[in-house]
Amino acid sequence: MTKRSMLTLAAAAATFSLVFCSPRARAADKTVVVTMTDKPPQYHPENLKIPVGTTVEWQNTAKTLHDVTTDADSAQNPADVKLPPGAKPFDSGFMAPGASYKYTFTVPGDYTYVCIPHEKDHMVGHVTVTK
Ligand SMILES: [Cu+2]
Repeated sequence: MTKRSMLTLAAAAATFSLVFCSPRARAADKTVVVTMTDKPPQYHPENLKIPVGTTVEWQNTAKTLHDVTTDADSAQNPADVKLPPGAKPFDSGFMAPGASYKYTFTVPGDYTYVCIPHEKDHMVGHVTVTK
């Protein structure tokens, strides 16, 4: 084997491991589902720990409107929501029964979101995004 073909092989192996073996690449196509219920108004699960790049899909499986927001301007109590530094707020808007909303977490850290119609009923969810 020539020195050149050895180098080509090494480069191909490095590309393969970068594309197929990095945790970020694997997390990128992963989706985690959180459902929303009425009695009591809750997210299931309430607490998630996911790698950066993961998409969360909230599904309103209940019979009334629900919502997902980290926007302090929309929350009744701005202290009920939390974002890591550098992350932008997201808001699903009101979700009718059967509706779903997806958000991909690209900034690591701790997130706390609320359902605006049920914030007073403590419909609160937490997401920890790891690097
Ligand atoms: Cu709700």
